[in-house]
Amino acid sequence: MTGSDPTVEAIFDAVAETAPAIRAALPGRRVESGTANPSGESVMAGDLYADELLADALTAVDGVGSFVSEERESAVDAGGAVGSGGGNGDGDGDGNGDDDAYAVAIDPLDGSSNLRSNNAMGTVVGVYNAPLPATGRDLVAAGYVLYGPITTMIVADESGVSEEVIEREPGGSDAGSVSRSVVDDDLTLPADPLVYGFGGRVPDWPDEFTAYAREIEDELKLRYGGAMVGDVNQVLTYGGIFAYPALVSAPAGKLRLSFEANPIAYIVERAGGAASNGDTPILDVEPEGVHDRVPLYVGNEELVERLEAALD
Ligand code: FBP
Ligand code: AFP
Repeated sequence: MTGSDPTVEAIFDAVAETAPAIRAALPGRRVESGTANPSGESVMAGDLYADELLADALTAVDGVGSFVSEERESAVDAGGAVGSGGGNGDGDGDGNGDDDAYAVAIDPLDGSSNLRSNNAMGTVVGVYNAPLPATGRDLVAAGYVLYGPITTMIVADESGVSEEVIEREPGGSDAGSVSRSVVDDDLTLPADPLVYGFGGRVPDWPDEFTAYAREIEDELKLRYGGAMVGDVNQVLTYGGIFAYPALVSAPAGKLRLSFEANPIAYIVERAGGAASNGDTPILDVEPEGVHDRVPLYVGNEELVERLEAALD
């Protein structure tokens, strides 16, 4: 489910249609590929495969002007001018803004280090109405696929947040045989938070964050799986807070603003929650480059506000 924008709908159709193929390809791709991404991290064979499949599927969507990936140095030009109008990228030059296309930013396999231990991971998608780097306020939609026991897809746009189950039709083998079934068309954060999950090593946490974490440990239950999409899905389901904080050794944290933090912040804000880098809403953070990192604190508003006060 999304609102009325046909380009956004086609983008999430394309993401859903790749999901069963990505999932089916993972058993043979649990090893490192031997290459590093622009952030200097080792890339798994599964990351590369998912990136290629998503690049092919998304650059073929009418209205996608560029494809940008955590695993690629630069954007792939998909043929439309990315700008402020949004629309069909038809290039008819009629001056009404509908020549403008979207930039789609992807983390092809978020949490892919979980491949070795066979735990949850997913694909994160941001649909920007501006060339990257852009702020999260330029997002018109965002979502993620979660490869758990069930393949689900969260989709958020201005109309709200939904959860879908993605399945290949029995006997089907091509992209056209994939179904999207909405199981929740109004996903909102529960008012009474239950869970938390914080990344990084405790000795590497700044003292102010450690003090906040000690309070939260007394109030909520730890649920941490090592893949942001899985851990954020726990927060969306039960309420709570997820953080990959600023570290003493890495003040900008680990997660990438364009590919991870902005799409997740957009989703959680639309679900009634909040997301911060410690003092500023994530969606307002001005990027310097496409591969910028940012600390991410995301969940129920009251917990994020307390975190900001603790870090002040
Ligand atoms: P990748 O996109 O390279 O998988 O990195 C992101 C991530 O896996 C997040 O999903 C997760 O929250 C975090 O890194 C886990 O990091 P760590 O292994 O340091 O706990
Ligand atoms: P189930 O067998 O009822 O699923 O419980 C086992 C388990 O889910 C286990 O896999 C987890 O480590 C643990 O429970 C989580 O427990 P909390 O719900 O208390 O976090």
